[in-house]
Amino acid sequence: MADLYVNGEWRAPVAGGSREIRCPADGTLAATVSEGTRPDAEAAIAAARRAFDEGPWPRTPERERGALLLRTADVIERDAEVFARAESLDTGKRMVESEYDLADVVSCLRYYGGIGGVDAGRVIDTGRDDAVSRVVYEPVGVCGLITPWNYPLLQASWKVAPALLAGNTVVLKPSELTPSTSVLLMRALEEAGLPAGAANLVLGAGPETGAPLSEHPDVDMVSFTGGLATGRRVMAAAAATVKKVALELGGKNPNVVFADADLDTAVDFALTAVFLHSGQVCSAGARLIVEDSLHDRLVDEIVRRARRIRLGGPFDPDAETGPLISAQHRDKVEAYVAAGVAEGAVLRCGGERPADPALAGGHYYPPTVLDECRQDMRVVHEESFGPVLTVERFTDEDDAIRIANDTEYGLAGAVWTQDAGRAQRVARRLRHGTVWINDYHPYVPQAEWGGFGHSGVGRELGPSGLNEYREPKHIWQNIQPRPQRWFRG
Ligand code: TXE
Repeated sequence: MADLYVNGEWRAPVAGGSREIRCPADGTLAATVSEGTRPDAEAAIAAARRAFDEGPWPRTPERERGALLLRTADVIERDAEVFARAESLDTGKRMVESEYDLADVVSCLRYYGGIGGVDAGRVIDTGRDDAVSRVVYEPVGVCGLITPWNYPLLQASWKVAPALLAGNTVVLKPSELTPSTSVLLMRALEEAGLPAGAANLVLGAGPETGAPLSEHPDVDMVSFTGGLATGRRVMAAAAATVKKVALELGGKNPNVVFADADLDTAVDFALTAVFLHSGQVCSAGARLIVEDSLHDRLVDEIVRRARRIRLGGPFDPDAETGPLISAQHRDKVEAYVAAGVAEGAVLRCGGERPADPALAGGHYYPPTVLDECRQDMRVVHEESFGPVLTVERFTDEDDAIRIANDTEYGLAGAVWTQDAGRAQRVARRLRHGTVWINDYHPYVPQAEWGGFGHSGVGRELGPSGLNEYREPKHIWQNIQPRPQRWFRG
């Protein structure tokens, strides 16, 4: 087993460990991969450090770095089927969803590849004829990139592409639950011609192989996507060596529906908002906030349709959504639902593991709707990260905004109304990093992604995503140096 990629070589872990990856849909063996430990992470950091300090990558023109990302996108597109299969086996998600993710991975690489060399900084008018001055961008240095299990390759591409374009060297640490496509990504970068040490891969548990990326003095920046508790730990560890930190820590996202919204469309999108990938989406619309007068009709219809959503594995053509990532995660989701009911929520559908014997081998949990919820319930304000919709009512615009913003998170949200003025007013007042009007979930790599509040620090995607990985540097040159005689001496 030699899946660690360090200094341009495929290596076995120092301690020789391995890990079996089991498909969450049925428990079959998806892959057996290397299980690294701290010394492996340290070796990867050392390789990245050397490649940054001595290697060609930081000094390669940005346009060429971009061209390498474009070639990598071509390799991934060529092998899309292999990538999609590996992603589906690790995550349990349907093949069609993995294929959509792959298309998004390719567009992310092409977006950053395409802007390589476009922004050469800026020239400043010094107002003098004896000096010139400009601001250029420098890479931050060695970047530790830690990714989660819900969109393994997509999250990796959001970090790897801008980090490499900016001239950094990186160590990628994917979730131990879903490592396969990160291994394939390294192979694609290798095939595209990335110099040794510019991108390194360690696999293993978070405290063993992730923690060194936030602690080690040779790492200049850590970019993390995952849960709030781990994010706080990463940020605290990074403080000791004053690393740059970028965090995306999920959300508890409001989906606000006014009574004048088109009912059919609002129902349809409310289902996708929360039940896509069984709710394991950082921007999932898990809080339905509905105008009182529409409540009954909207919720009845959502419940009717939610009951019909068919669960199944990656290769089941009739499946509409898949399992949760692990038994442990399903226990957590179940506990949130139980807590909601104990606190007074009305269970309208779901809430019990499916009885179908065909699903018994997987970590399935059905689409669940909890009605008559209040903001003080745990299931309303904490991220369950499962297929669980909570419903709250509002009376007017101010009330809707108050409820929607009453969260420590602030990643995304939506507003549904046919009143164009109200749509814009509400969108401006929602304290969330992305707001959809009469839509849910679409994003483009050109626009920033990230959150207000505890949803994170910094942005991914878009030009700001690139800026996370580079430092502006002001270069001033006196072009007529001569004695200044400030002091007569
Ligand atoms: O995530 P962790 P978990 C949320 C969701 C979920 C919860 C916990 O609510 O139920 O997080 O999920 C690595 N130092 N999200 O436990 O621990 C770990 O190996 C450095 C939201 O799976 O955050 C993995 O690579 N790294 C989220 C990554 O951190 C450490 C997506 C994420 O794992 C580490 C996923 C440590 N001490 C879950 N400990 C989103 N924002 O979309 C673990 N890791």
